[in-house]
Formats: sequence, structure tokens, C-alpha cells
Amino acid sequence: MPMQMGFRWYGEGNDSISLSDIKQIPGVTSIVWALHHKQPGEVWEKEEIAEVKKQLDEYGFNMDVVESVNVHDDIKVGLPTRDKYIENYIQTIRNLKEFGVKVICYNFMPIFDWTRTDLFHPVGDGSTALYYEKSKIHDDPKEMADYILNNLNGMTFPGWEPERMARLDELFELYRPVTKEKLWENLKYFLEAIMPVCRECDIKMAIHQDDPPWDIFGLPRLLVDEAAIERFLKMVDDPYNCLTLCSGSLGANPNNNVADMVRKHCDRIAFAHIRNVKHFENGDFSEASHRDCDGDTGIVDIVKAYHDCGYEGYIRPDHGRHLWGEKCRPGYGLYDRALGIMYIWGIWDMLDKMGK
Ligand code: DNO
Repeated sequence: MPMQMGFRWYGEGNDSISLSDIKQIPGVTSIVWALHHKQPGEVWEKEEIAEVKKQLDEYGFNMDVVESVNVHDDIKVGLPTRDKYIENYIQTIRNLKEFGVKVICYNFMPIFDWTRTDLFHPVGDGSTALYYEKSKIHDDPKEMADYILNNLNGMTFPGWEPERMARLDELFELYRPVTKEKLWENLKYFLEAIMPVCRECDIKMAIHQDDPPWDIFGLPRLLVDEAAIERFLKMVDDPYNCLTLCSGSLGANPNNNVADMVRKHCDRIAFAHIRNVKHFENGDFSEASHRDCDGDTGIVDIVKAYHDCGYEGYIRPDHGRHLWGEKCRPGYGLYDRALGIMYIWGIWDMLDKMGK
């Protein structure tokens, strides 16, 4: 069995792309989905999941991968109320099991999910891409949150819930005592509490790395490099404690060698995000097409590493550029991600043919 190709979709009425569009991209079998109206900490009810299943069934897609079931801030901060939210998370896992879900992608980033300073930066060929300007991140987090919320083309974005962004002062206050070590402890507490249920339900928890992979606005970020990944996997050494290995997040730091990480941790990677990043000397970076030479991430080497280790897990193109005037959620247009899929298949099929 080859790797299983997925495509992230934000749901009926919540995405500019239809399932029928996605069906026409070669080799996509999984829709990477979520209940995007849910706040972190809420239980995902069976009736709500069943609704999505019905939509996916119509096109013959599976719903094996959820991205994301977001973790409530009280769990990350380690408040006494965390146990209640962990109970809810466990109930969600049990409900997802009923529908055959195999992998839950999540993150443990404080307050902000992925962070960019420009959502539509000109690439130079008429397309635009997500961009990170290092010097802008020392300023006001509120300004950045406002910029992101106002530039989502009228769409929502997980991790940037307006309800949470409206409470930024309160959230920063809440995280003030949370050192990096405390955050590691809280992550361990969370995982140890849910692992027995994951085993019982045969659902892998697959953590996404911090994007960008360094502290921002004074907030600690954990999953940033090989040493952190090693620590994470050993900390809770369980086959259900896995990675969503994101080449783009890790690749924002030129010292990270993602292909080496694939070779080293292949058996603990449940889900792969493939994305290319181009670095500038001053520390800024731009997202790039999946083509190897358009960025510095080493896409061919990474896909080859997955192929060499006989990867049978889920994979998806991560962000794409915005092409041909498409109006879409930043990073999540149809065209460039479809091109990315064909590039990944191209490498994979060639390696198959060569018997490598
Ligand atoms: C960015 C995504 C992340 C990812 C979450 C997982 O586009 O890869 O936002 O979904 O961090 O919880």
C-alpha cells in the first residue's frame, strides 16, 4: 500500500472548494476535515460527525484524518479545570471512533497557531503566498491578530477564533506563569490521560509542530527541532503518541533537516504535511511552490525518505500559493495544492517504477 493522499477541506458552506473539485485531483482518498464551528474544549457530537460522513460518502472519500481537534487553553496552561476538558476530549475521541477515524492532528501551541505577517505576499510571478517578516513579530500581537482576522477573505481559520482573539490580554495573562518546562509537563499530563482511550479506540494522536519553530511574543513553543521531537516521543513512548510531521513548519528553520527526521521517526509519523519554504538572509521566509528548487526545504529528499521507509500513513500537500486570481482561504486554494499533489505523486510513482 502506498501513502494515502489527503486534501484539507473546511466543510460545506465554509470552503470555496467543493468535494466535486477535490474528486478530480488524482489519487486523493482522504478528506482531512474538522467540525470548524466547535470551540476548543467542546464535545463533538455523533450527529454532527454523521453529517460530514454523509457528505464524504457521496464522493467515496474516507474521513480517517481529523485536523484538528483543538486543545483547550486550560489544558495547555495546566489549570484545575483541565480535567473537565480532557474528559470532553476523551468523549470526542470515542465519538470519532464510531466513524472509523484513525488519526487526530492537533497542536500544543500557546494562544496562536501558525503565524504569518503577510497572507498575500507577491511571489514575483503574479501569484501570492504566505510570508513571515521577522521584524514585525516583536511588535503588538493584537495588531497581528487583527491583521489576520481582517484578511481571511471573510472565512474563519482554526486557531484564530475571533472569540479567543478578543480575549488576547486575558490569554497572555493566563500563560504568563507557563514556562517551557511547565508546558512540557502539561502536554505530558494531557497525553498520559488520553493514551489508554486512544489505544482502545485505535486512534493515533499526531502532534503538529510549532509554526514558526521558535518562541514568539514571549510565548514558549515546544516542537521546534529534532531534539524536541525526540524528547516528545520518549516522554510518552506509546505507538499512539505520534507526529504530524510538517515539513513547512520545521523547514522555516534552515537548521532542521526534515528528511533526516522522516528516516529517524518514520514509524511514529501518522500524518505528513508537505510544504516548501524559501529563506531570506535576514530571517524572513516565504512559502513556495512544492517544486524542490523553488524553496529550501528539500521536497524531493523528503518524499524519497517517506518512500524509502515504506510509509503507508496519510499525507497532504500543506499550504499552496494563491494562483490565477483565486479567492480562497489564505494558503488553502485549490490550484497550487492540486499541483503540489501531482508533484508528490510524480516523485513517488517514479521511485516505485525504479523499484527504489
Ligand atoms: C496550518 C496548519 C495548522 C494545523 C494545526 C494543527 O495551516 O497546518 O494550522 O492544522 O496546527 O492543530
